[in-house]
Amino acid sequence: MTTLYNPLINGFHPDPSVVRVGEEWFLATSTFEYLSGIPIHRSRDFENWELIGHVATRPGQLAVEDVPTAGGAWAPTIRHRDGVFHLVITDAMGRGMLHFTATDAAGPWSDGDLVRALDGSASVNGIDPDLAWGADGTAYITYSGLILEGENLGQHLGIQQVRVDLDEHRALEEPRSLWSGTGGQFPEAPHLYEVDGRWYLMIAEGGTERGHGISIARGDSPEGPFETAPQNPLVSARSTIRPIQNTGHGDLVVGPDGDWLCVLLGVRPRSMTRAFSALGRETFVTPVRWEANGWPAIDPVLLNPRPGTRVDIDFSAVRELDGEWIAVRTTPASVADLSSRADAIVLHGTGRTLDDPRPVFLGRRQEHLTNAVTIGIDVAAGVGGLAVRYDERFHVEVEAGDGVITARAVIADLVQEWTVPLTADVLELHIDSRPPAPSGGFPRTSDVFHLAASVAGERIELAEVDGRFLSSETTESFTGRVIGAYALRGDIAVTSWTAEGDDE
Ligand code: 6LW
Repeated sequence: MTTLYNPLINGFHPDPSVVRVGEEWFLATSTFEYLSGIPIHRSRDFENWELIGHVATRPGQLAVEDVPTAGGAWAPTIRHRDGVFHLVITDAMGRGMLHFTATDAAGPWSDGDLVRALDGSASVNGIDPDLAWGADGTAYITYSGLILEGENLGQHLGIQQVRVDLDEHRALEEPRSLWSGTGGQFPEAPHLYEVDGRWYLMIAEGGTERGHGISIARGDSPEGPFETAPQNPLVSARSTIRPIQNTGHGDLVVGPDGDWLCVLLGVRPRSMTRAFSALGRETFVTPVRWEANGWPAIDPVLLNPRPGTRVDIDFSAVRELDGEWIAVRTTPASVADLSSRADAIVLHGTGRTLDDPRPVFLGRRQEHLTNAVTIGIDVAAGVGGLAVRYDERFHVEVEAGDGVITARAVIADLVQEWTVPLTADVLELHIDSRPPAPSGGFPRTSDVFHLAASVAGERIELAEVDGRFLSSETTESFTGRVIGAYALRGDIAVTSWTAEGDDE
């Protein structure tokens, strides 16, 4: 029996899509303004998942250099046909709707072709593309008709579909409207499946917050008409006390035991009213049962966290970046200088701060609700530090250089700093996320940041900051927490990285 861990993939990994190829499963998620973009995780048992590569590793595949915050890689669909992996996605506020291919899911992936509308002028105007092939080989892109460009920006046309020529990358018809759910806001994340001769159209609706859910309809053709299931929504945690909320945006697949599974996004909100999700949207999984009436039933998503993890990186021994490192609107390789020093990664400051859309920042997702990150840093030649980032308006950091250690919280337009004198160039910086002390018997926030530094082995506690300010609800962000080293001015050298956490 497969153990279904939940989260299936911890930390900022929303909008999962999964495909089975033989005895392997490949899963893709959204990355917005970060690169490398669109991670591909592989599993051979559905329990252990390994990051094997990314779709977007090169400049130009996504237009993330210039996307506004919240833009970039939104909601992939990954599929496999005749030995080729296909991935369709929206580069929101960037290039538009894109189609990537690869023969090896680890990469390299193609440059990404724009899926043009029938008149060829621009890409199909919508988000969350799905790719499916009819029995006669016709390729269909089914998508959410949220208009992201032009004078009708923000308008929602429901679930739409076009037949496409995947060689020419062009729609073969004007968009047709399909079934758009049961009336919840933002019908989106459509996926089409042929099961026992019937076509199922599964979608998310209700918005990606607490109202989120999954609904389904079926018909005899991939073009519909579709009849709604009697028991919609199939999944929603709304108005429940379940620890995993916002469940929706799912994809179906046959798992290792031959049973169907649904991978989907969710959050783990904490606090008295379960209001704040520190890590953002993560990937979860839940069993699917096909009922005698030919409709699927999807189980509620149950919490089953993996054991805690510890990551130790000594940059005098490790001379390359593993795939977990990400950067903002640029590649990690362009941020990290591995050649200037044999014992460290050097980050070259540009004067741009973390308030800038293009900070000199190299980070990894925060994967655990209770978490402690320590970096070894040498600031003899510059100013920089360790930060938790949601975006340029919401970040918390410990910084060293120019004779001072500064803890700082930037919460929208509010900034607070705590400083102590810096007495050494080589030190450790720490950011811990810990559960809050209960107040009146209830936790009053998601978690608390403890910002600290250690000089000559002596730990200096600088500040505690309420974690709710860096939650997906406060930041209204599609991403999640990313923790990393950054340089402001001059050169800073990062000698080690330790991250330890669990989800008890
Ligand atoms: C995704 C869409 C959504 O494309 O958020 O709110 C977008 N819903 O399904 C980004 O994850």
